[in-house]
Order: sequence, then C-alpha cells, then structure tokens
Amino acid sequence: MRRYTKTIILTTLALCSISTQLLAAPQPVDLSSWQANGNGNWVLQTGNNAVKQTLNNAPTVFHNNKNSQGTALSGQITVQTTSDDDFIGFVLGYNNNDLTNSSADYLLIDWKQADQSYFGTAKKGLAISSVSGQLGDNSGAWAHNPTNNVTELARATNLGNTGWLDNTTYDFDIIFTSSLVEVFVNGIKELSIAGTFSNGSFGFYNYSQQSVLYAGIEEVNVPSAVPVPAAAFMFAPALLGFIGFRRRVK
Ligand SMILES: [Ca+2]
Ligand SMILES: [Ca+2]
Ligand SMILES: [Ca+2]
Repeated sequence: MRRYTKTIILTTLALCSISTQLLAAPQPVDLSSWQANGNGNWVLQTGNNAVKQTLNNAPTVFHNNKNSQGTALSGQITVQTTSDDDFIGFVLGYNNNDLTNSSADYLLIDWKQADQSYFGTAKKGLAISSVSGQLGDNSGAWAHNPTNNVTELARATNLGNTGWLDNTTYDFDIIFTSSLVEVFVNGIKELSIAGTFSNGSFGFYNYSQQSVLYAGIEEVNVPSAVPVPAAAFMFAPALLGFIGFRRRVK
C-alpha cells in the first residue's frame, strides 16, 4: 500500500502541480452539527467525527445541512454486523427533510450487499441514482423504480454488481461539484457522472441496514467554477493526491 500511495503522489506532482496548489489539506469534519432525517438512529461517536446508525428501518439520512458543491468528502464506512444485507451509502445535493419533500431533487449513492426480492428486485452492488420527490419505504429506494421517484443513472465500474462485505472497512472519497460527481472506493474510481446538479448537502444514507459506522470524516475544498472538461482533467490528479495523503497518514 505504501508503494502504491507513493506512486500516486509522485504521478500527481508530475502531472499537475498547479491543481495540487489549489487544494488545501483535508480538514476533520465535526458531525455534531449534522442533521438526522427519517427513521434512523444516528449515534455520534467520541470525537464527533464518526457516527453509527443502529436501526434496520425505512430510509434515513444524516446530513451536513449546508450547500456542499465544490467539496470533496472522505472517510471510512463499515457495517459492524453480519446481520442483514441491505443499503448503505450517501446523498448529494440533499436539503433538510427532502425524504418527505415532493419537490426534492438530489443524488443517491447506494450499495446493497445482496440481491433481494421485496418491493421488486433490489440488486447487489453500488450505483448512483437521481431522486425526484419523496423517498419512501417502497420500490423507489428498494429497486430504483422511477415510478417511485428514483431513476438509476449509473452502476459502479468494478462494484456495480458486487455487494459490500460484513465487518469490512472501505475508504470512500466523493467529489461533488455543480457539473461533476465522482466516487472512489479504496482509492479506485467507481462512479463518474457529468451533468447539471442541484446544490445541497452531503449526507450519509441507510435503508433497511443497521450497525453502519461512518468514521474519519474529512473534507477538502475543490475549485467549483471550472468548466467540465478542465474540471475533470484538473480534479482527478489533485484528488488522487488528496486520497494518497489521507491513506498515507491513516
Ligand atoms: Ca450481512
Ligand atoms: Ca435484507
Ligand atoms: Ca433490512
């Protein structure tokens, strides 16, 4: 892992010294000001940069309640039980109480452990979807059914049909701008979509899965007023540098 990290940092410096200058060092995030929505139980852990959701229940979100475009969020996610096999993940561009808002417009990144038929078929794997309206305990969240306001946009490159593992910690890094969203898992880019995205908060998301720990949460600002092709060119090496930095000090 050390050799891998070193290679990435050196490549980053060689490819794009300008963009590394634009990024500040990652800052720890204080989760005590974050907001819980829905049917979850989000328990802050000592130090306030980790939180554990304990309930197997309808969709729930824990979010930073501030416009977050131009930010990259990173940390670790772990399901600390062998019980159940359902959804863990994130929301982007979420506004407070959007779970019950008929005018909601945000992105949902969810990862299921196993295939399961209930409200239609939920597929194992990591995907990104748009949510337009309420997100209920129904086929929208469960099966990405557009009839219930969830439209799947893409499945992950490597993990699109691969479930998460019990009691296993994954590093995540999420870039969120008005025109580009990228998701890295264990330093590997899994999702990258370009478009026009609504502003709103970063949030953690669970649906029907208990004992989910989010820890070591950090954020870094990225320039947001850069056109898409330039943004894709500049952010990718810079954020790999960011990822490398975090992994090196972990
Ligand atoms: Ca399990
Ligand atoms: Ca289940
Ligand atoms: Ca469940």
